[in-house]
Amino acid sequence: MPPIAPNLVAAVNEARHWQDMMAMAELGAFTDPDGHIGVNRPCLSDLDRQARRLLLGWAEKAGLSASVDRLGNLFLRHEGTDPTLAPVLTGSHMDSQPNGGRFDGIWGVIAGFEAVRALREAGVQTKRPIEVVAWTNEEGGRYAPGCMGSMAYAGFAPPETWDAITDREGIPFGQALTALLESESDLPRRKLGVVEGPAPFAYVEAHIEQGPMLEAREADIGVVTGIQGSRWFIVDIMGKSDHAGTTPLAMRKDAVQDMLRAIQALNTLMHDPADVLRFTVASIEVQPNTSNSVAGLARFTIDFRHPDNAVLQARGNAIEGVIQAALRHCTARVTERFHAVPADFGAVVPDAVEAAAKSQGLRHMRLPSGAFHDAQFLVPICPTGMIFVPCRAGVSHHPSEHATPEALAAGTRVLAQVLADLANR
Ligand code: HGY
Ligand code: MN
Ligand code: MN
Ligand code: MN
Repeated sequence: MPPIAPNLVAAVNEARHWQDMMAMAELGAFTDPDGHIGVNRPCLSDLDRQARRLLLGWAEKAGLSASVDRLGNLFLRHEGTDPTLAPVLTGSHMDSQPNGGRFDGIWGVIAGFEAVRALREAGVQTKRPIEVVAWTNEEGGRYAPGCMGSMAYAGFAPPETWDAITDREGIPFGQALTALLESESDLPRRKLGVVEGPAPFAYVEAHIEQGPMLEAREADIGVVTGIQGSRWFIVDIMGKSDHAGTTPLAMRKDAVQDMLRAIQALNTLMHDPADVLRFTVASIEVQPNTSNSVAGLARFTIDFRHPDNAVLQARGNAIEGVIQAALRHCTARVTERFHAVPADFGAVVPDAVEAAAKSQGLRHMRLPSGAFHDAQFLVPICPTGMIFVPCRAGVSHHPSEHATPEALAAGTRVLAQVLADLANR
């Protein structure tokens, strides 16, 4: 790890950084019944556009050049002394969960921006360009799957496959994306990642941990070693809607009753005494959704995660059969909507993160990520890693999600040093 450039760490401005974070948190802010301030900033929404415009204004003032690719991934570029070299990439996502917190995703983008600004203010020269990226639709809340921007950038999926996916209002992804790109027609358009251009030199993502480990172990910095695998399924149980008072049980095709049987059977499939496996059913829709009509349709989502790919594949591949076997009177359609294999960050970036934390005298520990991130899809195309900072009680995807100005500044100082290190390799 090269010595810390003089005053680089000091150039990270904690007050300015927190101010920027709070300005972003205004966009989609709401107060929940307990008084916590949350954020609801869906991807490709007006709020998302406002957040991007706010960032673009700051970036222009800081002397960074902006560009956008056809998936809406937004890039802010700090030129290197050799602009022909592959850039070091940093960033995260600006979209939030519907009942989200103020830090998930957006901090990684603002941390990248503050780190680059500090490098420029400290006069640190970098051979390689550095680009700060805001990936499109990481959460997958408005449109499933998640990580659309980073998946398309890394060549995992032809973006056209998602155009027809609609949100709850029936707006197709392709239409929402076109509207966003039209609103940013003043920005230069750039090629789509490795699909149409060269790979970046490395990728580093800063993110709140979204778990309790760092706080419990009183660590300032998480040196992330990898990310567990995730699979998403949408299950439609199709029965027949009928009168709740007149239809005998033997004649019913009750979609809710069969959904409950299917979920019970899945709980058995996913039972894990070691408590490593994560199986979640959290979104349920019923039609016609009235108390006195037997449900004709029940739709539920499955979010299934595991760090071991063999388990992720075996248990995930068994889901459809277990559901079909559990049904009494209905039929089922099971569609996989997201599949991210476990990612191992290897040595290059984690070692650089650890060296930077050490050289700044910060308490640090290595840990895997339970949450998925855009970084998962960069692993096959370049050295990749993440920097975690603690969040209060490990809570995330909830308005009470919180990180302190000091914690964020410490993470950004490590990021700045890692970027300076990698961009001079
Ligand atoms: O769901 C996740 O793991 C991420 O926070 N979107
Ligand atoms: Mn609350
Ligand atoms: Mn996130
Ligand atoms: Mn999230």
